[in-house]
Amino acid sequence: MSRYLKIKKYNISHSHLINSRRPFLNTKISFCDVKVKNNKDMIEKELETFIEITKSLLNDEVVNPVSEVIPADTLNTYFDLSLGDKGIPDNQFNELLKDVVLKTPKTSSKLFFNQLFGGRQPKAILGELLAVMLNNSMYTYKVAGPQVGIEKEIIRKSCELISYGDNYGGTFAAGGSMSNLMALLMARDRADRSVIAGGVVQKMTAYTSADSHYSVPKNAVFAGVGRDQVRFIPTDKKGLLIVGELETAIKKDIKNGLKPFFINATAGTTVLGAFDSINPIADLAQKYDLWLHVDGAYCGSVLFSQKHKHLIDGVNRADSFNYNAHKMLGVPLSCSVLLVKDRAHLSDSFAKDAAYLYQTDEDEFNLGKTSLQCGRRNDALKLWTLWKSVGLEGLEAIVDHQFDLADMARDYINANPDYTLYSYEDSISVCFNYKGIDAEELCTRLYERNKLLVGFGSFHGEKFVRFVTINANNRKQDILHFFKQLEKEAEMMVGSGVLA
Ligand code: ABU
Repeated sequence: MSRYLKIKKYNISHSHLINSRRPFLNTKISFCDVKVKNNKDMIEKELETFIEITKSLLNDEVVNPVSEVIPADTLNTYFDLSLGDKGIPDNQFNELLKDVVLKTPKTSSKLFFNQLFGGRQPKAILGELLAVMLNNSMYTYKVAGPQVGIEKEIIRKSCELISYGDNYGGTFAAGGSMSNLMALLMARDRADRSVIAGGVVQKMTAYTSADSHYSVPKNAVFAGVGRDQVRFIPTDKKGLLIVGELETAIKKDIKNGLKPFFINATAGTTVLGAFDSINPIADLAQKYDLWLHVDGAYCGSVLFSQKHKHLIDGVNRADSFNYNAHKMLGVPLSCSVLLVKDRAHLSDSFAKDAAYLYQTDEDEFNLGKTSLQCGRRNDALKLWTLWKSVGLEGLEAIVDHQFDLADMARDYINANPDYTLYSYEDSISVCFNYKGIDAEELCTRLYERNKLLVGFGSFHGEKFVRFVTINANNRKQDILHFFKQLEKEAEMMVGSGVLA
């Protein structure tokens, strides 16, 4: 196709192109120039497609809050997901895309309780969409500009809320597991500076509760510490790490010539949503000179609530702390904030010069010097747009509402003798069984029959339904609706004799 035809197709006059390129008179106009000029129109068109599909999704969520389950082995019979040498026309493409979107599990609907996130905060979505359009990488001020200021302000204000003092620092990681990894690496390097150049030589030991997140042993492998050097400390009946057992384990390792270096406390355990008592753990960290990290990925956002902040009392004594705004705050995935009491540890473990990258500005503004990744997406803007628009009071209301919903759920359970409750107050995980029905069978049936999505968990040998009230868009009637749906299915199981 000639250049002339291409230009005509995109409705741009030849003379316009020539005029717009006057300063570069000797440069030839290529097909590329035309495409680049037209990119703006193309983006605008796709944004219209985006709005159209999004509206369909929002409408569909109301009438079909649970997408039809597609058995994994039949996926290819539902859609043509194959990639070929040739593209497909836009009308077919849009139809296919909409179909895939509408059949994808609806994690923001009122009937999604399966994981530790849910709902949507509109102002956070606005920030996320703009971050996509801006497409900055957060490593340097040169390419991220004001977005660096936005990330730094979130870190500053979060650290202020947990009284971290003047040397505070922080970063955003790709998720809670990565925040925990960064904490573990800083702890390792603090305990033995020679590791940075020479690698791990001496056997080092880490401590975490038996009910903490699985990323702790997983990260121990990446850190060169090794999974077998993680001590899983038993928990009490409420799921809290037993501090006496922790000290016994530390002493035993010291006696055996090992080098304890890291304690992980949890603010919101994955199953029960329990909060370890930070102060007595911090006493031990201080006594044995160990790094204390508080993994608040699930419920660390209580830092925004006057009413519930007491659950992380003592967090100011921890060397590091993280919270996932994509969990309690309803910010789109992922948004994990890692805070450190002394920012020097971040640069000690993560700073590395790269002449081709760091060419302007101070290290303080070149955030790649304190992050795990090199290229790093902008996860800060979506939290900032939410926080800026609703203020601290708004974030507090989001957090408090989830605890109110959990109280309602527990009241419902406690008032009904067919239920057994396994979790405790001060938690947004409500764990229960109904009429002694196997939780796995019940949750799987609810999923396979497109009724609702909820998961099961276990603690101290008991298996149960784990219902999380993390979707702050839900109201009391949504919680009651959950129980009614579950009871209806459970009664059908009892009636049809499908129970094992
Ligand atoms: N860190 C994500 C935990 C997932 C879950 O238990 O639902």
